[in-house]
This record gives sequence, C-alpha cells and structure tokens, in this order.
Amino acid sequence: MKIGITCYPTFGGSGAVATALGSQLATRGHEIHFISYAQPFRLGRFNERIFFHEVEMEHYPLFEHPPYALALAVTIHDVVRAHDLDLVHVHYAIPHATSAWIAQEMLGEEGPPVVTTLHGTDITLVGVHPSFQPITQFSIHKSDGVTAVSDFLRNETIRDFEVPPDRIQVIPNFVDIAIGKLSERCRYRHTLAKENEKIVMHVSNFRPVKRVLDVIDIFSGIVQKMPSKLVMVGDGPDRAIAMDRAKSLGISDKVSFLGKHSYVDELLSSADLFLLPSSSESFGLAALEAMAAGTPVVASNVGGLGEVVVDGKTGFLCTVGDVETMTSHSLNLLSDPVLWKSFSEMGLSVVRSRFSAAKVVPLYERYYSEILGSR
Ligand code: GMT
Repeated sequence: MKIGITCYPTFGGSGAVATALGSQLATRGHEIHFISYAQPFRLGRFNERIFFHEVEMEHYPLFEHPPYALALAVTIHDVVRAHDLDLVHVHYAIPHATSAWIAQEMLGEEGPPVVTTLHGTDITLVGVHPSFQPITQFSIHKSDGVTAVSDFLRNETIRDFEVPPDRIQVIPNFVDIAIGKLSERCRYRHTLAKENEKIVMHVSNFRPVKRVLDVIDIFSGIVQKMPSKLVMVGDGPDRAIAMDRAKSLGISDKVSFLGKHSYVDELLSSADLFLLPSSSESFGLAALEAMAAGTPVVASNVGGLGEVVVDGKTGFLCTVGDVETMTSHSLNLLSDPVLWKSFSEMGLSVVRSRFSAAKVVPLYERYYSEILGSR
C-alpha cells in the first residue's frame, strides 16, 4: 500500500507512535509518505520506502496566526496526487482530521480514504473545548476509519462526540525497540548516579497534566529514606517550577534535568523506577516504554493507564495527587529486590504479549484493508 501519514513532528507520544508505525509499515513493504511541518523527531536513517513532505507555509504579515490547517490540506492533496496514495492516516484529530477531509473534498472521486487515530487531548481536553468541539466532531464523523489508543479514549469519544460505538476501533500503542535488552540495563547508570544510589526517572513534556511537582515531592520522600537520584527527561512549561520545588526542598543536587531526548529507551533501562503521576493520560506511552525497558512504574490511576500498567504486577496505580501512597509504593519496590524483579519481568512479558510491533502493526494493516474494502 502507499500510505500518507500526518502527525505532530515534535516530542510527544502521538508523533512517536505515528513514526514507529510508518517505519514498521515500510519494513513490511509499504510505501510511506510523512506529511508535516517538520521531520518527525524519531524518523531515523534513510529508508528507500519512506518519504517526507514538508508543509510549506507563507508567512504573510497579515497572518498573525498562519493557517497551517489549510497549508496541510493542500500538501496532503498534492502528495496524494503526485504519489497516487491508497490511504491517508492522520494522528491527533486537531487539525489533521479536518485538513485530510478538506484534501479529500478537493480530490473528489480520486480522494483516498482517511483514517484518524485519536490520541488523547484531541478528545479529552482540546477537543471538547467549545472552540474546537463542533469541527472535531464533524471531522471524526467524516473520517472513513477511526481508531483510539485505548478503551478509555474510545468511550470518551463515544460520549462526547456522539460517534456510534462500531465506528471506533481500539488499536493500542506499541514499542518498536528490542524489548528488555537487559545486557544494556546499566549502560548509563554510572553517569547518572553513584553505585549505591537508586535511579528514579520521569519522561514527559512537562505540561501541567503531567504533575511534575508530584514527581519532585514523591522523590523527596524516597531520597529521605534511601540514597537515590531523580532524572527528569524532557522539557516544557513546568520545568522551572519543578526546579524551584527541588531547590526549596533542598534536594537540587539529587535531581538532574536532562532536557529533550529523541530516544529514551537506553535512559529508561538505566532506571530503577519510572514515575508518571499525571492527572489525565489516555494511554501513557512513556509508561509502556519504561516497562519495555524492564523498569517498574508508579503512576496515577487515570484514563487508559490501567490498560497499560498492571496494578500490583508491573507497577502501582494510585489516586491522582496521592503523593504519600505513591512514595510508599516506590519505597517498597526500590527496597525489595525480589518484588522489583518480578515487576520488571512481568512488565517485559506484558509488553511482548500485547504491545510489541509484531502484535500491533498487523492490526493497522488489517484495519486499512477493511476500510479500503468497504469503499
Ligand atoms: O494528547 C496529548 O496531550 C498529546 C499526545 C502526544 O502527542 O503526546 O499524548 C497523548 O497521546 C499519547 C500517544 O498515544 C498517549 O500515550 C498519551 O497518554 C496522550 N496524552 C494524554 O492523554 C494527556
């Protein structure tokens, strides 16, 4: 198949998953055309079946807010025509599903089917805002196929966007790294912490939804009881307040802020514990990546996280904001090597059996065929 993929190219789970999917599909013989305003951050080396088409924007002074959605629609239209695409798959509904629909309308009879994958805040936070709800609902209804990354997100979409249940297929996120390369577990340990210190890690875009202050507070409880370091990976609006909190708690020297990194698997495999105390998470790709690296997770029990982290087996899920319980579970895991090993191994086994590329990519292929066949 010749498939166009549109996603946000910047750091974030939806772009990571879209890129992994495109790369895996190319390996399986499909021709993939990424269409976005920049090259997706995890798009690696040259592959003869992967193409990237940059959306060109005219920066005319009148445009205080340049109409990206329109420029994207034109690029999708042009790429479909030039490369005779069979299908366009957009990740994150806003504005991608709308741009794809415009392109389809412009193409008329020639327009290929559009599949929209819903990722999270395109439904739960931004999508339900009155300034976006009607156009998001319209564009989802106009998509030929709709997938959601978790049952939770599917149910939210059915409820808030009046989409008939049989119109949304759940296809979970996946990891395309070698799952649990235990020989590499210690690769960065010595640069991140001392021999006797445990490594606690958090990876995110530091937006308010990630509750990075809870991360600092949980770690503060851990470091009082055992030698440890907190490694914060990523960047975003709440980095400064997280740094201030660490300073005011007197633990700045125990916390490293590494900034943005495109690939986090090796870092995660150096960690003893992964923290994700978010207030909302439709899936929690970072938690899945931690489990794939053999690292147990302590997270909040929200959204689709319970579909990824098996509570009491691969991690612990707690009420949002319950820093005390999260701290005590963290200490239990870090101080009990037998418990830690069983969580680490169970995490790897869950990822292998449900969230590997080999399990998930064929679900997308089957779904594409179904959509193409139903036209
Ligand atoms: O929805 C967002 O906030 C952005 C999006 C992203 O691009 O990172 O994150 C969402 O999609 C990820 C990939 O499917 C999920 O793992 C995240 O849980 C989800 N974020 C939220 O629901 C807050």
